[in-house]
Formats: sequence, structure tokens, C-alpha cells
Amino acid sequence: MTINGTRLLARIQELAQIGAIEGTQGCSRLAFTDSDREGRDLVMTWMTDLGLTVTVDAVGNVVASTSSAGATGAVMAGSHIDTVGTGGRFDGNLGVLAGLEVIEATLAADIELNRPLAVAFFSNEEGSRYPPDMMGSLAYVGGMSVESVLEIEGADGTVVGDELERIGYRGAAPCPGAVPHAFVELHIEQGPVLDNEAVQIGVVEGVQGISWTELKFIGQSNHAGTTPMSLRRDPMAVAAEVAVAARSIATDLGGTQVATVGSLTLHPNLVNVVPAHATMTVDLRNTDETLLRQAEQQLMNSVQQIADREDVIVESRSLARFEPVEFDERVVDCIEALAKQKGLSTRRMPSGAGHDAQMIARVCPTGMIFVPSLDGVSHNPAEHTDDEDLVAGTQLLADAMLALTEVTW
Ligand code: HGY
Ligand code: MN
Ligand code: MN
Repeated sequence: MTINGTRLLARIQELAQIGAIEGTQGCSRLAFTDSDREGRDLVMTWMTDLGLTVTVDAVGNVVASTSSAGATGAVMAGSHIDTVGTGGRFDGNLGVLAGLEVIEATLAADIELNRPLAVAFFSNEEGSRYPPDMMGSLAYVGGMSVESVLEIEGADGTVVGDELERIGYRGAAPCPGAVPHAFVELHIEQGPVLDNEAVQIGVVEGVQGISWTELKFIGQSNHAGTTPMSLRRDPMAVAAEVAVAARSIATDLGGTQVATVGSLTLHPNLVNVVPAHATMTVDLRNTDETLLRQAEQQLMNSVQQIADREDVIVESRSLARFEPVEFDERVVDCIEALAKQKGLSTRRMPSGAGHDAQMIARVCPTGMIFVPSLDGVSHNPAEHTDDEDLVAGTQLLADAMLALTEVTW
């Protein structure tokens, strides 16, 4: 069965117009915003136009199945269509539109299958507006209650439940949701490995561990001109040292350890005022859980030392914490064998980014397929993957999904 690459590329292009970032090929569709709603509406229209049975659950996860009984026991593809604020057009969107394309091509070929096919987009995979990331798929597998999802407050002061209501996606379908027979997520690599090595397909063995911490440093607001340095309790001075410490922890640990300070806000954020408080986030990741815990411990030791020295109070809270995940060898092997049969170059690799697949792996055999990201750039409007890689990845997803309808676990 051959997928229709032209149709796939046209849908990627059409969805990317929603929340398009002027002058780039990127888009901005933060979770539960109007642009997210518009993107959801468009993809749902494509799903219902195919005659699929479409459900919306209590946290806005959308699942479309070829079976009127829903997605239980289906071979499911899926990902997300929300983006970071300065996102690309492929992150998440590819996996959803590729899954839709596989189903449409399979229906058109009138192939008899032992199992239904399904495709899903999960709510708020990015976690940028409302932590944690992979929020919708985490709830879908019962890793977080619907109640606790709905009450989460974003940095902008809005609440998930209200926003879901406002955009009309607080659905009636049960959450946790239907358990698939198998799940495969096609995604851009978002890193430099495949592009650097000129490899066409990443056979993903698992996802690294993720630790997001919010740190609030409370000092004393004061006059920038009259306050001697020795009398300051400056939270920005603490934040700056902590950011450097986080970076050193990653470079000293080496290996896959990474550390990112992605957000920092000062209050009152005025040129002539020593800040009252500084709030920052630290994103730590590692494929090894023991090393990730070591990095977390080192970070908090540094935080406390620096804050104590500056007589600044620290408040910290975890925004997300997921241990590394390994995908099911049977699915990983299936993807690799099919790619090689097609003559595609492949390499096995971990995922540096978080994905919905790492949550669905809790309930059914799961795997991922990566296609190259040009220069490894992602979470950036310049994110790019060549058409031939998008089509090859989607065809491999189709082959894998159909093969998985034949296996019993
Ligand atoms: O944070 C991540 O890795 C993903 O993009 N949500
Ligand atoms: Mn993604
Ligand atoms: Mn992302």
C-alpha cells in the first residue's frame, strides 16, 4: 500500500498556515489558544471527512479510529499539533498528519485488516504554557488525573480547565483512554545526528529522562544607585550564578547530560531597581536516571549555597519529572527491519526530546521513527525536513502500522 505524498505535504502546508509566524515557515499554536483550537478544528474535519469515529476526551485528547467501537486494540499512530511559541511546522504535526495519511491510503486501497487503525493528537505535548509537557498523553494513560490537569495554572495566569472549555475541547470521552494494541509515533529528530551522518531513518530505542524545576529567588527590592553592593540581597545575582552552575553541571557530567535555563522573569523588571524576586526554570535531561538524579542534586546544592551567601530565599517546585523510557524491542525491531527492506539507511538512537510515545509506552508496545532535521534545528521557525524524508518516514509508518496489525503479543 502506497501513501499519497502529495496529499500529506499539502496538509502539512495547510495546517502550518494556522498560527503562521510571518516571514518564516514556522508556526505558533500554544496549547488551548485560539490558534490551537483552529488547528484542532481543521484536523478533526479531515478525520470526520474520512468517516472515522472521532472522540474528544476530558482533557482535549482527540482520537480517530476506523472502528466505530473506538481505538481499543487498534494500531495507533499519533503525536501533537500544539507548538512552542516559536515553533516549526513539523514538530508533532508530522506524526499526526502522517497517521491520518496512512489511514486514508489504507481505506482507499480497501485492505482488509485484522485490527482497526487509529490516529490521535494529544493535548499540550509541549508544556510551554502549562507544565508538564506530554500532559495530554500522560492523562490518557492514567499518569495524571483529569482533575489535576484541569486545575493547572499557566505562567499567564489562565487555568487549563477554563481554556479547554473556552475553545470547546473539554470532551466527554473517558480519560484514561482506550488502550491500543500498539503505538508508533513518526517525528522529526529535532537534533543533528541523522543530518550529520546523512542517515534517512532514526530507529528510536527510547526517550531520555526529563526534569523541569521552577526556582523563585526572593531578595530585597532596592534603589540601584544608593544601595551599596555589600548591602544588597539581589535575586538576579543568584539567578545568574545558578544559570552558570547548571551549565557547568552538564558540561562536567558530559555524555547525554543537558541543562537549559529557558525562562527568567524579574520583578519589578525595571532598570533602576534591584529586583525583589527572580523566577527561572531549569530543564535537565539524561538518558541515565542515576546521572540525572546526580545532576538534580548538584543543582540544588549550588542553588542553596549561592542563595545563602546572598541572603536570598529560595522557593522551588517541580514542573515535570519523567524517568528515561525504553521502547518495546519487538516494535523497534519491526521498524528497523522494514526500513532496511526498503533500502533506507538507519541508525538506532535515543530521543533527546520528550514525546507522547514515552507515555503511551506505559500501556502498550510502542516505538518511534525519526526523520532528519536540517542542521538539527527545532523549536525554531526555521525547523526543516526535506519532502522526500517526510514521505519516506510516512511510508515506513504505514508499513509498520500494517505489519503490527498482524502480530499478537
Ligand atoms: O520538551 C520536550 O522535549 C518536548 O518538545 N515537549
Ligand atoms: Mn514534538
Ligand atoms: Mn516540541
